[in-house]
Amino acid sequence: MKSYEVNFDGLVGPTHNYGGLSYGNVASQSNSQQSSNPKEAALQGLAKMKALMEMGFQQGVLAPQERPDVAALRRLGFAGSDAQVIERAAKDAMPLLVASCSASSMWVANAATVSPSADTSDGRVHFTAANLNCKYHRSIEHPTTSRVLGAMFADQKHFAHHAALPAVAQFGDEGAANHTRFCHDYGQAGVEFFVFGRSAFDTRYPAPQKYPARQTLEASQAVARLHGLSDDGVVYAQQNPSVIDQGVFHNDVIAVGNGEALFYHEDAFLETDKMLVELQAKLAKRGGNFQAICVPRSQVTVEDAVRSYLFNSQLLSRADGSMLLIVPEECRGNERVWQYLQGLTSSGGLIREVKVFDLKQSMQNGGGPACLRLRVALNQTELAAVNPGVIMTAPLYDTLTQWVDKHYRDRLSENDLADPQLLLECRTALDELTQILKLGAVYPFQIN
Ligand code: SUG
Repeated sequence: MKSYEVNFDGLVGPTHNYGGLSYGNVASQSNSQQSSNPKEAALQGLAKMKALMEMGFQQGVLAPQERPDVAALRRLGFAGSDAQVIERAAKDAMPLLVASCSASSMWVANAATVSPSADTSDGRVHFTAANLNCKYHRSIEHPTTSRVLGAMFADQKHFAHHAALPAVAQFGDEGAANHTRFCHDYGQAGVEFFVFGRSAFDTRYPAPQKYPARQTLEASQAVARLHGLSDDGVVYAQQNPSVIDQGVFHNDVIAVGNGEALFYHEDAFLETDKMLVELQAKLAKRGGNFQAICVPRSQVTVEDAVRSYLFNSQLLSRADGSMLLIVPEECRGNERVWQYLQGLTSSGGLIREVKVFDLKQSMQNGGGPACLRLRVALNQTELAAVNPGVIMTAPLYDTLTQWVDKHYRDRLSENDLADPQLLLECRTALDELTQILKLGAVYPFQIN
């Protein structure tokens, strides 16, 4: 049976703004307080989805969340009508209002970890929503993420959903941003590669000195257990703490894998050679021929990687067996990175083509092409069981661009977040969106 990697891209929400909320994420911090353009952000994301669909890839869409998150503000003690809750938060605790307005759920690589049915003990596709416990503004995403994923992948015969891990730092889990799967074919058993930043309980593992390591080994191990993965189909590796301290807050800022290939920076991991040997051996047992494509620091520095998001690219398999790399415009703007990419595609290796996308609105918050998508490998039967409302088509693209044009503002600054009208605009837009995507009631304002 034919199998596919389906990319579900996060639709940017109407409150997209630069809140400076992510310590350790260089772009988020350096663009703090700038005004944003939510309409442009959403249209840039939709343009990428449309382009991939037109290239023949399976493409889906993942809905944004209700923001401002009034229910989250109520949990922090703000009371009264919804408008009063926002007004009081703006007056007494602006950082909390800003956090409750973040459109950060757009980076759906952090929504969940997904294991395809060929890898799991019960033969179903498993999802574990990420607790995103390291940052308050992201830690409030997972309940709605779980409802949205449940509405997209509802058929329990094929799909199993796990609640986010316990919401404590020891189980910090950032989802698929620290998870990659290698396989010979999407439908065959593969090797799931979990990358962690630190261990919560084992002091033998080093930790970064400056910025937080968001993902723990214990969280990755718990996800592997929940999904019923076998030991010979899993490899754990530690991210180099020194790159975390240089702004690599997720592994997908310094490495990307697909099929049998891992494209990574020389400084990305600790004990790289041991890790490569294990990946090669485990993939070989599953019929795969592992290929490591290492980018040397002499050609691209970690700083270049963080600025350009070279590794936050989408590595896609083409029909002829070669691969295509989807990179952000910032890669073209960096001379060394662009030169490296020219050499890579002309060398006759696996990666033959690079396509560039303008995702500046998201990039300014540290989210590139790979952050914006959640990969779900599905066989034909499973794909047919997905809620058809979320699969991208030309008519859906048209409907969604019209919906964005109708509901989104083209400028948003911190002061605008206190406008109670913004909440009404968002709820009106999202109510309509749940009908467009046929999701049913998934938002707190629709349920309570
Ligand atoms: O968690 N930025 C996100 C970016 C996530 C990128 N995802 C992956 N690498 N997979 C984060 O740091 C910034 C929000 C703000 O500052 O307004 C933010 O949340």
